[in-house]
Amino acid sequence: MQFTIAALLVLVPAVLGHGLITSPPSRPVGPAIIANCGPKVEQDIRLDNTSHVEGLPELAAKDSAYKAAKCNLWLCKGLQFDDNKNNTQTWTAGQVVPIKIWLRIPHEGSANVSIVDTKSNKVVGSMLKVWAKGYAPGRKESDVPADQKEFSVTVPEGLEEKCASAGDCVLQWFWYGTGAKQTYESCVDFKVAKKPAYLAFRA
Ligand SMILES: [Cu+2]
Repeated sequence: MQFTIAALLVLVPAVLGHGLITSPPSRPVGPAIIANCGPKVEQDIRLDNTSHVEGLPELAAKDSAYKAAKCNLWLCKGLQFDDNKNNTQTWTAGQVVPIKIWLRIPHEGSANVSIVDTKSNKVVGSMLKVWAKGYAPGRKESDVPADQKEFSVTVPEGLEEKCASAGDCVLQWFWYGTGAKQTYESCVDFKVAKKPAYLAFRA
């Protein structure tokens, strides 16, 4: 019996968990997600920060501390800007930003990287990266092609007003495993600064 329990404890971390952005730093748990999404959602993410979104709505529904609008569960898994504001990135249009994904367990499907307006929950402009299919194939992290785990995106032109303040926009990595029917989301906080005038003039 004891052996069985020990074996299960060893297995659990390998069964759970899937992926997140490790660089630049993505939204972690903190006091703001507890306040807005409730302690049940926070605990689920804290125990496995790479896990999928499905399952969280059910936990949230059972938690009287859950505030649907403020939590915004389907954006960034409800992870909050206030818990990541010290990691705000400052970018300028045209800047190439390297992204690293920790893809702990693959589930083949589609994925994209986009900028989302956090007030309207709408993607701003075109996707920065799209894998229509064939994202994260295989059974273990090393089966996944390197360019699906490390790639770069270019900061689009024209975001200097919409994304002037950190928290107004996020860079979101979104992955859906078709067979597993699981969604993964991870968000980087940033603001877009105006280019120095002499650079803008030369461009
Ligand atoms: Cu899975």
